[in-house]
Amino acid sequence: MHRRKAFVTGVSGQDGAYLAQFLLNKDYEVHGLVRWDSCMGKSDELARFEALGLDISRVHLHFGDLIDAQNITALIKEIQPEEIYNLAAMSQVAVSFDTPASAIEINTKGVLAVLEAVRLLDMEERVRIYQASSSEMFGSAAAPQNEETPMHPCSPYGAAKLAAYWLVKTYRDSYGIHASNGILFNHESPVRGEDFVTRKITRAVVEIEKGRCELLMLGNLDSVRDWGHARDYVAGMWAMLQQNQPGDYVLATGEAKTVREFVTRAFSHIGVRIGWRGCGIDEVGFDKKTGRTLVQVDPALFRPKDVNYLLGDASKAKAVLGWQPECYFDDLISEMMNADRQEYYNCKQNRQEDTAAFLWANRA
Ligand code: GDR
Repeated sequence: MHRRKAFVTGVSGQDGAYLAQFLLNKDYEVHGLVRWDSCMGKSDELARFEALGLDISRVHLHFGDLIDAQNITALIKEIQPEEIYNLAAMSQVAVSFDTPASAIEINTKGVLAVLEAVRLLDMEERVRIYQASSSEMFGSAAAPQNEETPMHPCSPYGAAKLAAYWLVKTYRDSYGIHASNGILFNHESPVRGEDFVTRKITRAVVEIEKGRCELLMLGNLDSVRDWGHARDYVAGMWAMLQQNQPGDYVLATGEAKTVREFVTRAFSHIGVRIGWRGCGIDEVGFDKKTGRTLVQVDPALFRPKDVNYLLGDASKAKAVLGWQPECYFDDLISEMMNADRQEYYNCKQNRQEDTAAFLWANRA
């Protein structure tokens, strides 16, 4: 029986790992693009597969780079996928202010390489493309945001993603390519990178609980985001490519929460009730029982310009794709906190085993 083939760029990232798992469960042959440095040394990003219980040997890995158009064309020609999921990106919004040219290079020209490859290989009729667009494209637009909301990005990242979004629409309209934009609001999980605020918080709360860290330092506490679970969102990506017609879809939970609320909830998971006092850069979060300061603001963590209020309206995805999230704010934080506590425990076990091995090796 013919197994459908999917090619996933950025397969070593959070969404890539969840999507690979999702597609393998549907018996796809999954091919993934990885940069050579994604699986080297200690920061082995492919560890995400392991964390999700995914056997890495089931994914066909191809070393390459999205910004190398010839490389991408050659890979698509070799793999002959029916579905392409373009998830590879420079995904840290804050970093894009320091490296704006890289943001354009990867986040805009990357999807162009995929679209052009499909066109030049005459694969327009045979392949469907998913583009990882982002709620950051809405920027300062009034909430709630949906597919009809005018976009006003506030960062090089957002601008680069918006250009990519328009390239997808242009190739769809000009060449009839089945290419869809998933306009995804923030989506998190236990395998989220620690450079994003949610995982930074859950990790720090566990470290504070275990006495290995004194303070959690954050930037903009007032920022409002619509946080869902990556596991739910990859199902939405797939659903977009199963439609007869391509389209653009917002995926979101419809719940707006501040960074401050995320912190409060994460601490409550370990039984600490957080109070807040002061404002702006002088605001602190403290343990209501002991009075101890646990959270402070570091002005260095503010962005030159931030997107202050993102709240998605995913009615179209619900109506057309039948998609809706299963995991919301409280459950998301509980899952991330439980996983970080477990990981801390596992590391501690490893440390103890290392010590035991050291003592054994050096016994008198
Ligand atoms: P975001 O995610 O920029 O929304 O983009 P991030 O978690 O980095 O920031 C969310 C909000 O939290 C504020 N914040 C901090 N952020 C970080 N990273 N570190 C801090 O210490 C901190 N303190 C406060 C930020 O200012 C911001 O307002 C994510 C990425 O996954 C994108 O790639 C994706 O496109 C969008 O979500 C949807």
